[in-house]
This record gives sequence, C-alpha cells and structure tokens, in this order.
Amino acid sequence: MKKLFLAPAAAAVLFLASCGGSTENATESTDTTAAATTEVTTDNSNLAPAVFEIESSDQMKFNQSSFTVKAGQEVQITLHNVGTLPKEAMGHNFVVLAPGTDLAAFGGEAFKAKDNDYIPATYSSSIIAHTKLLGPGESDTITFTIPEAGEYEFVCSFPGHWGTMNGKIIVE
Ligand SMILES: [Cu+2]
Repeated sequence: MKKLFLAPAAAAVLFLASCGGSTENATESTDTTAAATTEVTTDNSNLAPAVFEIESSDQMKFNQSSFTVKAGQEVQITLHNVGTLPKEAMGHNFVVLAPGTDLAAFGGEAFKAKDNDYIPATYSSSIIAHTKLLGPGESDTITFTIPEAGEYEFVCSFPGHWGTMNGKIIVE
C-alpha cells in the first residue's frame, strides 16, 4: 500500500521540479537579453583614449600594420619619421580613410596634391584624420574618434608609398 501512495507523490515532486526548472531557465534567458542590450548601448566615449605610436622609415614602411579600438573611443596616434632621407624624397604621413576608399585611386589623387602635402582635397570626405607630412626625425600626433565599427585603412599618401605603407584600424 505504501508504494501506491509514494508513486503519485514522487510524480508530483518531479512535476514541481521540472516546473521550477523551466521558470529558472526563462529568467536566465531574459537576463542574457538584457545584458546584450546593455552592451550595444555602451557609451565608449567614457573609455580612456586608445594611445598608439607608429614609426615610418626610409625603407618606405610603417612598423605597425593594425590597431584595434572601440567604436566611439578617442584614439590618439603619434607618427614618428625615424628615417634620415630628406622630406622631399622620403616624407611620410598617416592618413585614415573611410571604409570602401579605393586606395589606388586615392594614391593617384594624392600624387597630384603636392601643394597640400599630398592630402587630396578631392578626397576630403573620405579622410577621417591625417598627420602632417613629416621629414626625418619629426613627429606629429592626431586625435580622432570613429563612431562606427568596421575596418578603416590607413596609408602614407606620399607619392608611391601607399602600396607598401598601409594598414588597418579595426573598430569594434
Ligand atoms: Cu611614406
């Protein structure tokens, strides 16, 4: 007789347990959704600035090929020209371009912009930030913010340099 009474009781306990379990799961998934929403709306302008240094050389190269930052985070980049060749022959700059900019076409326009230190006015809407054109031993620092995630190419726009002097800023 005892066994007959225990069976329904055990079933009831199982039912309650599974019921409690599914309620718990539902709560957990709600929490996860809330956390994801919070992450998307995080204001990265409160983050400390991302500070980087990059060197350009007589070998027509940068010593870094990528930087990773957060969308909306202030970015500070200092370019150092560590070469010794004269600026007229081996000047360097650091130009950040909007996604989708055709590097070859940009390089061609930059070539014609000697009077503006090889920053082509025709591409002003595609240029997010740029340093001065640097001679040997010179440095320049730029500060900018990229609000949207994506991959942003950077180049040196001195004639003929964009092909070997380029890289990416990855904005997360
Ligand atoms: Cu260069």
